[in-house]
Formats: sequence, structure tokens, C-alpha cells
Amino acid sequence: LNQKGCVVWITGLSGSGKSTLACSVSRELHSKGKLSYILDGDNLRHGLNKDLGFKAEDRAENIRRVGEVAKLFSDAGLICIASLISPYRKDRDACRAMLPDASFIEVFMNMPLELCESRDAKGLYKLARAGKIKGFTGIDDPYERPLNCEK
Ligand code: GGZ
Repeated sequence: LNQKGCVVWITGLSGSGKSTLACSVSRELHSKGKLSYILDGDNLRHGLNKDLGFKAEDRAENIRRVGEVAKLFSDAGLICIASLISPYRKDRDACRAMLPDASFIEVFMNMPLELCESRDAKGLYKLARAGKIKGFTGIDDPYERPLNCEK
């Protein structure tokens, strides 16, 4: 395998297009003969991270675990595409700090809340507005935009 690993970390609100971008990047890489693997927050919460909720500490632990797994994939020479809301700057920066310089590429889905909410593909924003989901990112939980992301 003639490929140096790295981590592409996609952050942004629910419904901002993170998973869609992860899929198209992965397909594009595949077509160029490059191995990649997607770590998707929502998927991993059914397995590896099924014990975690959405409090700040749980999100921090979620991001930490995914960062560690991403590092393993990267060490193995794969391009690891992580797609998580990862709303806290310090949690994302901690993942960056685990990896060698230039092998952590932070990508911000800069999509206005109004757009994510108007699409509401899974109906979660509606539930959050109705108070049926508490602590929903962008509604009654914070999202800290990256200050110095790569893309
Ligand atoms: C944010 C929530 C919440 C709350 C459930 N806040 O768009 P989705 O539905 O499919 O993806 C979201 C997913 C977020 O998981 P992450 O692991 O990416 O989050 S984090 O990085 O903050 O740990 C959303 C759904 O879970 N979801 N409740 N309260 N998103």
C-alpha cells in the first residue's frame, strides 16, 4: 500500500451535509485507487459509542474515541474520514493534537442553521423546537465554529 494515512475531520451541524460529503470524498478516493474509511458519528453511536449521550462530557468522550480510532486507521495508511458534529473546539483540537502536523485536515460544513433546519431530513429539529429533544446542537446546545480549519 503506497499511501500515507491521514484524518479528514468533517464538523458541522446536524443536517449540514457531513455524511454526504464523507461518502462522495470516499468514492472519489476509491476511484483514484486510494483506501479510505468513514467514521460516522451517528453510526458509531449504535456500536462503539452506544453508552454515550449528548451531554458535553459524553460528546467529548465520543470525539476522543473516534479520534483514537481515526489515528489507528491513519497509522495503518488509510485516509480516515470522520464525520461528527463535534461541536466543541477543544475536543476537535485534542484530536488534532494526537496526529502529526498536516495529517489532520479539519473541514467545516459552513451551512446556516436555518438551512439545516428547513430541510430537517430526520425531523429532529422539529422535535428539538418542541422541547422533545433537549440539548440539540444549534437549538439549545452550542456549536463552536472552527477558527482555523483547513477547508
Ligand atoms: C445533536 C443529536 C442529538 C443532540 C440526536 N444533538 O443528523 P443526525 O442526527 O443523523 O446526526 C446527529 C447525531 C450526532 O451525533 P455525533 O456523534 O455526530 O454528535 S457529537 O459529535 O456532538 O457527539 C443527530 C443525532 O445524533 N442527535 N440527539 N441532542 N445531534
